[in-house]
Parts: sequence; structure tokens; C-alpha cells
Amino acid sequence: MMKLHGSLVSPFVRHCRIALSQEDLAFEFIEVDYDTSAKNSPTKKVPYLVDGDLLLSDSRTILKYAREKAGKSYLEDIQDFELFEIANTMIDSAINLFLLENNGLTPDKVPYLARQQLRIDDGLKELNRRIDPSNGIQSDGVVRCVCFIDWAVFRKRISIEGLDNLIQLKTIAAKDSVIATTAPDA
Ligand SMILES: N[C@@H](CCC(=O)N[C@@H](CS)C(=O)NCC(=O)O)C(=O)O
Repeated sequence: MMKLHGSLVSPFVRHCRIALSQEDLAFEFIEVDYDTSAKNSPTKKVPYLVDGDLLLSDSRTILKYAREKAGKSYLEDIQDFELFEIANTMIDSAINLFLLENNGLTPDKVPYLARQQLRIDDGLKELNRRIDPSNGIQSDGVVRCVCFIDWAVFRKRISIEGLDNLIQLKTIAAKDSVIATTAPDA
């Protein structure tokens, strides 16, 4: 059986858990700490997936593997791919800020971190402009946004006050059983 390694709170790991469950692919979830991912993954990050001899060390290769194993396409629509990548860049920036803060580095001290923060602030407005909650959560671009928003709100990294489409998206996500059971506060 496939083994997905990660942490329960990580937005990248969550997206993989959602896709594997949506596609009814049997997998074992193995919780790992930083030391274990540093030893077992070439990128030293989570998630990583092991299926027999195959090791996939990025959520995006894992997602492609899961969707295509189930006979589906992966990020085929260019606008959905763009949405996915904007949200993905925002998660990377937010995680970097979060981890560096634990090392005492903050945007008021490091100009490049202020740029990372701006990417998140402006990116939220862009996600709000691009997302139409009346379409539901039908694509990996939108799932990526849900994973970002839920994690960033949970970790108190962002506020979505006044961003009505993001507020509605969060509400819809909380009603979807597969998505809700993987939430960081589940
Ligand atoms: N591009 C990677 C990013 C994964 C990532 O940043 N994971 C974080 C946890 S949320 C991590 O393991 N960070 C450890 C580190 O940066 O050393 C993916 O999509 O899987």
C-alpha cells in the first residue's frame, strides 16, 4: 500500500490526503518529524510518498500521480493551473515567514521578508478576485486555495475579513466531508 509521510497540519500534505481520498486510493498516513523527513526525502520536506520502489518528494508530483492513477487529468486548465501556482507561491512565502519567525527573523528586520509578506497580502486580493464560490471546489487550483486559507487562518498568518469569496469558500470547504476531515483544526 502507498505510504504518505507528513504532518497533519501541513497544507501541502493536506492537499495530498484530500486527492488520495477523493480518488479512493488506499494509503497509509505516517506522521513524521523534521529529523525523519531530513533523512528520508531528498528535499527534506513533507509530504513524501512511497509506493513500492517509487519515491515522490513534492506534493505536486504526488497529486499528479494520484489524479492520473485514477484516470483523471491534472491541472489541465491554464487558469486553474495559474490559480494553483499563485496559491502555492503564497503557501511557500507564508511557511517561510512562519519558520523564520521561530528563528527570530521578521519582516521588520529583513527587507526580503517584507516582500514575502506583501506577496501574501496582495495575493489574497488576487485569490478573492479569481475564486467564484458558486462553482464549488471542483479543481486542484481551488483545493490549493482552501489548503492555504485554512492553514494560514489556523496559524493566524492572515485575515480574510472583507474578502467575501474567500469567506464563502472556507464555509463550503467546511461542509465537504473529505475536505473537512483533513482540516488543520479537525
Ligand atoms: N514544494 C513542496 C513544499 C513542501 C513544504 O514546504 N513542506 C514543509 C511543511 S508544510 C516542510 O516540510 N518544511 C521543512 C523545511 O523547509 O525544511 C511541496 O509542494 O511538497
